[in-house]
Amino acid sequence: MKVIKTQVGIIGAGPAGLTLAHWLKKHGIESVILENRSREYVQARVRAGLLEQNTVDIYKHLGLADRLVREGQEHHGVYLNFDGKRIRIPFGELTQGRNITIYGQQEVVKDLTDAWLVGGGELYFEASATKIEDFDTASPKIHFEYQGEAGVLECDFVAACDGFHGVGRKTFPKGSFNEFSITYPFSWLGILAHVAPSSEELIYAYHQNGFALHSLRSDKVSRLYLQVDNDDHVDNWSDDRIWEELSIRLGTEGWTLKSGPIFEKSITPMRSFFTDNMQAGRLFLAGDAAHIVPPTGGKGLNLAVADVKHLVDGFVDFYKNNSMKMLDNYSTIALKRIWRAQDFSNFMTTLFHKQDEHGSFQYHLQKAKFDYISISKAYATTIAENYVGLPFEAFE
Ligand code: RFL
Ligand code: PHB
Repeated sequence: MKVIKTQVGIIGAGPAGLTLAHWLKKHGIESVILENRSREYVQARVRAGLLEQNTVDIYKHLGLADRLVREGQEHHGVYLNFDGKRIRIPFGELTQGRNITIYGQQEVVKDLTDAWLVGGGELYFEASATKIEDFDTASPKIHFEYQGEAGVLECDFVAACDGFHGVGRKTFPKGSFNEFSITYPFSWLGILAHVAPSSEELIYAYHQNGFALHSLRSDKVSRLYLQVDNDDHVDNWSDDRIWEELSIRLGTEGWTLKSGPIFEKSITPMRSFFTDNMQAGRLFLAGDAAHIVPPTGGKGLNLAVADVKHLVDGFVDFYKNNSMKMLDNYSTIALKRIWRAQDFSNFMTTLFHKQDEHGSFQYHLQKAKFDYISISKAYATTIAENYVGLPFEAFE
């Protein structure tokens, strides 16, 4: 049996696990990462694109932002559409200069993986964590399978950064947590296309046919989404149908949507989920392992990185001062931001998705909110500060 020893055993090489490993290394704390998928699979997984100011600042602080700064696109505002009317929320004046950056999650994962391996970091791909043991003692163990063999990772702490379906959350003792969730009656059809973006900033749109989002990845690649039914299938969506529908839903006077070859199509269900306890002894959850937000607010990856910040603070306190105080406060501090993000993501989702008949009471509530955003600097500020992400000091 392969036996590995380290200080922090990390399950998952997504944004949460990789960011944690790098940040711990900066403080001289050792870690080893187990990832059940192959390197190719993880790096090809198309997901997030929107990085908050905090997230970008963290990658700069960790010296991991060279390509992000070079290739990422900083946005100073966002467009909101309702029934064909478009308004812009400018971030600069409403958030004292905070911004968002558009840079694909798989690029973040590539950058962090490359830097970790180049720096001699231990990361096992296709190594699946199967069981976490003794997390209520000072010597927890992660059992895993690697290249057909059983292994064990012995550590001081386990960080389960293993996503929504991971083994970490399932290991928590019954009765030690409460889970909360909302399943939405719609999904997102997401595409990537070889075409220059038709807008220099993102566009979120309510239309009587449903929600649409225009995002981008580069000067040559656009990323777009359409609200579809939960039982819909990508085979029902020819490229022509997708472009026609996007053009209708995102349309506004004097603006046209450019189309081009689509090279990725997938459907993602929408859910809000969280557990109110992210610590069981020396086992900690971070990122999607602990919470899921619908992607309308662009918060999932950013929340994962924010969890990691609090976890790092706790580990540093432990190894420097031999104190569990900050680690024992991890759930409480992380949950403040998680609740804020849950609310904002739910708000953006319910504001822009078609939930009931066009013209219904629900529709009018959505429209009333949009109309209010267009006339109220206070309301626009609320959206802007949540969208770019509140600074860490706000929750202290
Ligand atoms: P991940 O990325 O799911 O990584 C977890 C990793 O753990 C591995 N794993 C295991 N490894 C070993 N043993 C086991 N037993 C394991 N079980 C699981 C998995 O293979 C995986 O590699 O979680 P993490 O690190 O918490 O990161 C979270 C983000 O991935 C997620 O929140 C975002 O993608 C959400 N999201 C967005 N977030 C944003 O901040 N901004 C956005 O613009 C944004 N857009 C999106 C999104 C998610 C989307 N989808 C597809 C869900 C748009 C979409 C369409
Ligand atoms: C993306 O670019 O993939 C993206 C941007 C903003 C969102 C969700 C996804 O709210």
